[in-house]
Amino acid sequence: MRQAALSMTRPHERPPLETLLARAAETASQIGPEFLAHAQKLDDLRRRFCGGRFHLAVLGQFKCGKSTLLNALTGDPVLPVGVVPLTAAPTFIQYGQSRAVRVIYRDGCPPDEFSGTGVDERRAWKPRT
Ligand SMILES: Nc1nc2c(ncn2[C@@H]2O[C@H](COP(=O)(O)OP(=O)(O)OP(=O)(O)O)[C@@H](O)[C@H]2O)c(=O)[nH]1
Ligand SMILES: [Mg+2]
Repeated sequence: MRQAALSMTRPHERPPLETLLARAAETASQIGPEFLAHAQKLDDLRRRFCGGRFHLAVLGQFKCGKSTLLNALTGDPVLPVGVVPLTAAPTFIQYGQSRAVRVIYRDGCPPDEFSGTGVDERRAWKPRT
């Protein structure tokens, strides 16, 4: 019934997507315990939507030019480029107020951070191994 009511409304009269996702998560959590995982996924989706970000994944074989392409798109040589394998770990680029590099370790060790601004300085920096 609610679905029929929604489809009858004009787009500008519909509740925002954030509200719809919150309602869907709440409804799923009330149906029964077997739907709690779905409720959680819907809530995760709502939080990601509210974050106002999207992820663009760039995947490809070794040395096919991924970093060169991303440096061209960002207009800043943030990623190392070369003929030997370089960007071997999953690397995320996101906007920040200032330039910084953060290395996150899988074993739970505290992250290493570097906040120098120069390209040469940044390239010379070595995280703890
Ligand atoms: N001729 C040519 N060379 C390119 C092009 N794009 C990248 N290269 C060169 O190809 C080499 C590899 O480029 P990268 O951007 O480091 O490749 P990658 O896919 O990021 O490599 P990994 O992260 O190590 O897997 C570098 O020497 C680049 O200068 C292109 O369009 N044409
Ligand atoms: Mg690379």
